[in-house]
Amino acid sequence: MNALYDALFAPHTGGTSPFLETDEGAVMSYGAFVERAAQMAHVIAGAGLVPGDRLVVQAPKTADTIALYAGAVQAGAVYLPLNTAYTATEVDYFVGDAKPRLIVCDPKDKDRIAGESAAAVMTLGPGGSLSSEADDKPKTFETVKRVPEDLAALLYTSGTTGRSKGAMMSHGNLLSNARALQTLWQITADDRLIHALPIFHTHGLFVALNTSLLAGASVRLMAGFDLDRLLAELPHSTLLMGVPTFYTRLLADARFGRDLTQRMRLFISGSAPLLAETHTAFEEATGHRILERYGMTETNMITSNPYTGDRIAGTVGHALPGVEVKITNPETGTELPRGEIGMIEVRGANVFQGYWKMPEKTAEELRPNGFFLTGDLATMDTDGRVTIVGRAKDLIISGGFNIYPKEVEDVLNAQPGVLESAVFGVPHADFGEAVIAALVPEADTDIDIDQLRSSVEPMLARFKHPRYYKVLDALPRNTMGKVQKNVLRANHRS
Ligand code: MCA
Ligand code: AMP
Repeated sequence: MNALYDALFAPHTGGTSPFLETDEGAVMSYGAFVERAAQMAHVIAGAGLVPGDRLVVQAPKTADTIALYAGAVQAGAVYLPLNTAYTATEVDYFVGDAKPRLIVCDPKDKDRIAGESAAAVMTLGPGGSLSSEADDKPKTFETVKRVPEDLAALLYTSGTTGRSKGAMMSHGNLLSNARALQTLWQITADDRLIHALPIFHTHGLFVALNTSLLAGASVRLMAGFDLDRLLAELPHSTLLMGVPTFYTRLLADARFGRDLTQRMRLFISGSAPLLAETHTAFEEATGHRILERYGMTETNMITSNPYTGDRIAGTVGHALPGVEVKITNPETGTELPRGEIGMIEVRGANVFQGYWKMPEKTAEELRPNGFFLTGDLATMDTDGRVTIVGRAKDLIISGGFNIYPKEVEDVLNAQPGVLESAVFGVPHADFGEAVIAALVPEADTDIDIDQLRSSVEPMLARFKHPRYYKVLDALPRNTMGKVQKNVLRANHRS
């Protein structure tokens, strides 16, 4: 058996129905996809990967990259996708920590990465070698055995410590969640999903693709978010999964409305809070109530609004079937009465296996009884419906991408002339939140912001860059000496 392969890919062997439709108009059938995955599995095994070895992938969003994911599953490798926006400094950290046996990257990065790591390096994307190498391989591959407890993926998620942690996802974690979501959202082979999310995070890779694969749905694969293309595809599609920015951008476009969304069956939002006003405006414009769900990299999806039943604006719905959710006192861990604000804790087959090579971090966030501490604050009503009210963790979510202030602060604090810094989020119309940095200079020093920008920006992915810098004499602190980010947020909202 290979838990994930047997459920997601094997049933499509020889299938003639369309799976991936690209921007160029190419359509890859399910059967052709399974064959391409086998060719990728041959390349992976040929590079010397044995079950459990990590495969790092920083590659554009193409049908071949998705076939590489499927090939990794079939070959028993652990798939480790990276945001294409990550800089060399960031990629080097992941490679150093995960110690992959194979790295697939953009041709322009090959020499640098090969110089940093003992791993084999192959390239995907324009001018890359991996696709042509795969062309020569057989179209079937003897699937490597993997039980549900074996790892299928390692997804890095930043942390409050500033150091990214690899969340170990097993075959069983991914499969149980895909099954729960496909059933709940009633995804079938009649669906056509508009896929405009990146494929290096849980949302675009697992939530969108694994559910489509289980159902045999067709997927309109957009290389990136493109509003014009999205508008053009709506009349021919049934399903959209997006971050709230997708919905605010659609609503802001004069061409968007009821006539384009007649055939659409379901709009799903997640990864960041969807404002109740966006939910309401969307219903007014289209007659559709967006279905909001909530999840985390470490846990896959945790709660969802119902498919049939009330989708209530500002709430994230009920625990998924097979998933236990409770609201606890963050200090004591005791479960709180319904209606009180506390920490969301979650347990189930969806919850990860721990952080890669970080047993202490795992122990801090995963209780011995199996409950995972999300760091999200919420209430639960008497019917079990969850409403997120805030975060106990210092995190900014911009356009669905997470930015951990500590990581940016560490980079800023290391700059000459900077005594200390505080990074925080303020409301942003397009991205939900925008990154702001407050800097305190060392005594008798002036900080040259332009110079500072040019030194820090090459180290951090573009979406983590502070959009605005404010130089202060001192950071606001409480009596315990803790920086009051709420005060900074209130003072610098505009
Ligand atoms: C792009 N930029 C951003 C972001 N995206 N800056 C801040 N936050 C962002 N999210 C930068 C670009 O580099 C560019 O920089 C400028 O902003 C404008 O880019 P634009 O063309 O408007 O961006 P885009 O290409 O249209 O992308 C916006 C986006 C994208 C479509 C919202 O960020 C996106 O796909 N977000 C989805 C993220 C996601 O999948 N999250 C799921 C994580 P310059 O100034 O140089 O021009 S998984 C997760 O969270 C859990 C498990 C869950 O529950 O799902
Ligand atoms: P990540 O670390 O990228 O997996 O991001 C997970 C975090 O995104 C969660 O802990 C939440 O803070 C946030 N999140 C995901 N979905 C939602 C949602 N529907 N509403 C509010 N926050 C969300």
